[in-house]
Formats: sequence, C-alpha cells, structure tokens
Amino acid sequence: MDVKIAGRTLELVEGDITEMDTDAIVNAANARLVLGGGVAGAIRKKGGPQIQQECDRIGGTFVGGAVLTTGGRLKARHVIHAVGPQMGEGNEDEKLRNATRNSLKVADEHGLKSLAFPAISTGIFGFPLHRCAEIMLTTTVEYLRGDTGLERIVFCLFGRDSFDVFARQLRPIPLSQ
Ligand code: AR6
Repeated sequence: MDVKIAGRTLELVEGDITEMDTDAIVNAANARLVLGGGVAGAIRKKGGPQIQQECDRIGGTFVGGAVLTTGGRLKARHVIHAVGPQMGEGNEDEKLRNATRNSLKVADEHGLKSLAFPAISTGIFGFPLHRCAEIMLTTTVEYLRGDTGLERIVFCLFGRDSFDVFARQLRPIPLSQ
C-alpha cells in the first residue's frame, strides 16, 4: 500500500525488516544500545557483530533519541537505532513521537533517501499497536510535508495483523495540507 505526500512515498509492507534494501532500516533499540530480541535480535543475527561493536562505541542515547551505525552485512547500508518507550514508564506517546522524528532527522542529516521503520515499542516494550500506528504515521506524514531530502519511507510490519492495523490508521490521515 503506497500513498504520496508532497511528491514523496509512504509505503506499508508486510515482512521482515532485515530484508529491506532501503538506505537505512530502523532498529527498535533500548537506551543502552544493547541489541536484544525482536527486531534488534534479527539485525544482530543477519548483520553480524560489527553493528553491536559500533553501538558499544556510541555507548547509549536517551529514550526518544536515534543514532546511526553502518548496516554490517545487511542489505541496508545503515541502521538507525531508535529508542522507543517501555509501556508504563510515563510520557510514552511523546517519546515515541520523538523517536520517530529523530530517526527521520538522522536520516536527513546523513543524506539518506529511503528508510524502513518497524512498529517501534510494540513487541517486548508492550506499547499498543494501534496507538503506535497513529503516532508513527502522523509524525511521518507531517515530516514528509516539510523540508526533507527523504523520498521513500516504508513501514515494514511483522505479520498480517500489524499490517492491517497500520493500514486502518493510515486511511483517515489527511495527506495533503
Ligand atoms: N521485522 C519487522 N518487524 C519485526 C521483526 C522483524 N524481523 N521482528 C519483530 N518485529 P521489538 P520493542 C516487530 O520487540 O518493543 C529488544 O530486546 C514486532 O512484532 O523488536 O521496541 C531491544 O534490544 C513488534 O511489532 O521492539 C530492546 O531492548 C515490533 O517489531 C527491546 O527489545 C517491535 O518489537 C525493544 O522492544
């Protein structure tokens, strides 16, 4: 499913984010930048040890922050590690909005044209999927209407249910100003 925003593409696909060939894929990270399970575990397995080594050199970032490493052996040349909120820690919506916006900013700062997001915080961190879809999609649509070099943003959703929730949340969002 594709939509256009100010000539740029926002796309929803169902699949494994580690297979995406976008300039960067986004990792659903934690603040210590230790690659655990879920998306991070898949990135660690397929991308090789170099990504964790780069994360260790960076050392960590704040909840809502995003940092860039190379993609190791992944098809994507870069990984942007975005730290989403853990459900129950407080101010979760704002933190997820910041993690999304900061990922897009980091991609722009490095001149990237395409980026793939997972549904940040909706696995091990326990954030509700429909709320994640609403926040990540509205933040991305708003960002794509502004001054950006990004041309293509993909939401790579794991399983049909996740895809359907994102598709339902995207429909009512106004795409033109
Ligand atoms: N491709 C796309 N989406 C995936 C994949 C995949 N290969 N694998 C899982 N998902 P999670 P979080 C979906 O748990 O909740 C780690 O230990 C999954 O179904 O990866 O932000 C980190 O190191 C869910 O909808 O991230 C952190 O400590 C979504 O991706 C912590 O987990 C996010 O699930 C982060 O937890």
